Amino acid sequence: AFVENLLKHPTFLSNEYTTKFIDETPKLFQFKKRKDRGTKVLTYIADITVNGHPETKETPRPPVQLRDPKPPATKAEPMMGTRNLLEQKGPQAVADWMGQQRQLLITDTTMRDGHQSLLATRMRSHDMIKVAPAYAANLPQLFSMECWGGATFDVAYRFLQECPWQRLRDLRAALPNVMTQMLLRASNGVGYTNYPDNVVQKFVATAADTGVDVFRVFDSLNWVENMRVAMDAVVAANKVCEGTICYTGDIFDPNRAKYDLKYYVQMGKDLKAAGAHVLGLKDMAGLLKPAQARVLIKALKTEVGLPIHFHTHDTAGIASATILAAADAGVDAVDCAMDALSGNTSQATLGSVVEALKHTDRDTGLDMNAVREISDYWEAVRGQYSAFETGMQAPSSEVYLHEMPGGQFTNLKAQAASLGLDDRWPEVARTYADVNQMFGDIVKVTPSSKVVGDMALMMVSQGLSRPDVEDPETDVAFPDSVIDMMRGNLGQPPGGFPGGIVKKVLKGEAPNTERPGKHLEPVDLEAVRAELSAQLEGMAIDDEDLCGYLMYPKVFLDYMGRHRSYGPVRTLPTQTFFYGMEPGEEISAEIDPGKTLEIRMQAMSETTEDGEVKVFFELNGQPRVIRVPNRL
Ligand code: BTN
Ligand code: 3PY
Ligand code: ZN
Repeated sequence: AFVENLLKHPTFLSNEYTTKFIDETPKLFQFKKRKDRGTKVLTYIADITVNGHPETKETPRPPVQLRDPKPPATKAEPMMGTRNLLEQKGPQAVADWMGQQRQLLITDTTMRDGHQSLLATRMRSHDMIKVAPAYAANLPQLFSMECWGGATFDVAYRFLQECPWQRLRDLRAALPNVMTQMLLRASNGVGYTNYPDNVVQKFVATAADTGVDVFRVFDSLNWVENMRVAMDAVVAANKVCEGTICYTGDIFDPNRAKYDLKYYVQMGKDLKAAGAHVLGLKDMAGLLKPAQARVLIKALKTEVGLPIHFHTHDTAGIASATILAAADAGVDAVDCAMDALSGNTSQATLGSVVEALKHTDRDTGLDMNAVREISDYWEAVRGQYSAFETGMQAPSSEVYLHEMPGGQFTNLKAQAASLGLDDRWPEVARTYADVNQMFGDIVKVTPSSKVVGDMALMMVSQGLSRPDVEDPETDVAFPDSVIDMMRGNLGQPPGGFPGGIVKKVLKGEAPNTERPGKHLEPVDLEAVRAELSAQLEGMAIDDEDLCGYLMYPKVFLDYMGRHRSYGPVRTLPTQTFFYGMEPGEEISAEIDPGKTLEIRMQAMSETTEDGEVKVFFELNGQPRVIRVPNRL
């Protein structure tokens, strides 16, 4: 197919491709007649069955009884919920309502942060969409369903071969009464670097159109100045703007005085002035302790006056204690994950928080039977993703030393292992903390957390200490991400970066200390749309595809290339997607509403002389033979 030819072309691989290259290379436009979607999906299944999926090859296949878990029955028509209020009265009415009622409101994070923190973000839409009607019917009192944004956006394209926008559209349709929620990295969009203002605006408007109701907007250095473009776009779309404080340090620790109570209260006031409907308190590493939560929540409630939505992680095993303390102090909403995808680097356990508050004045009103049934479903779903389990066996108070966000912790551990540093993890953790101090004690959350992690891994693998790095006599090859951050391309932390380290990293080059977006040229969106369309055989490019390409050009084109070969594989059951099929097995895949492929795999041939395997299927009762190369 065209895009694949393009992507494999040496000019493209060396990142030098231009539209001129396409114009001058007519060979790229010669491709075979298009296959129908059924054949494409069979080709995918045959390929995975013969060659394995690159991501799960080395891991055992999950047990047969976990195949395609069944969601709980829906008990009634969906009752009115927060989404109806938003539709009828707008975002300010949602915020007012939050502040007025007494029950503790709960956001379910299972479909975003839950699997992002426990399963490397690998959960497929198929497993989410199936259970969404049960949430709508059986848990209509939920505040919101966090189900989009953060790392889920690029992982969908990159590793799951599915369109994140389609996921959002399908979930929105299945949840008519509960608000959807996304995590937005302000000017970093759902990426790792600041984008031009008009790209951020276009992304927010498109996400709002497709189905995001609540936008949790944060900046990875807590720079409110750098959050305004995204926040304004959310307000303009008439959606709930959750302007968010990232929590770091310890408000009681005199050695971390930079992030004291006064700092957070001031930031809360700044976010209110910037137009936030709700104040988000995002404790991405799970550092806020119960006693500190009491003080912080009380101060924010009384001095800022916005409803507060608290997010934390259970990395240290203490998240539910902090949530209960926050509830006592008057927090309005909190994030929890369904039991089966909770705990450790994920959120606190939803069912346990509901139980703990029963018969108190903060009773959540959620039906525990419905919670248990939905969690049973997630337990079966999680079993299918055993290839992505991190092996973290227990909570860990070490998080108070390194302060890594829940989503980064296990990831960095795996990265360290791949560099041969498995047995030196405690050193990596300590170095991560040293790098934080060397950078001036910054907020560590995507993307700033990645910069600190890159630096820490470099130092441990090269045997460099903080004094070595700071010594003007030692030559240090800094990671690109560190150079980029010191140039000011992620913005400025409170008080700026320390002059000494900036000078050393930039070798005297002057940093930009203004808002990065101020210096980024707006993108000509219609020109990019036309260029992308030309690259994809004249395919019509809608705003969603355009935004996918603007965030992640190469990842998007790779996805489109594979889509051309494999078709709508997002509709396959998860075990088929990751492990293929076995002779005699039957599955179905609804590729369009009402259009279902009934697929039965019959048998597989030996590998032929030309290195191919024939895989015999029945597709809707008709015999089909697919030949795939044996690449093993
Ligand atoms: C990825 O993980 O890169 C996306 C999945 C698609 C890769 C396809 S799956 C069939 C074929 N076999 C491979 O080893 N790669 C491709
Ligand atoms: C993300 O940005 O993906 C996060 O989860 C930050 O906590
Ligand atoms: Zn989180």
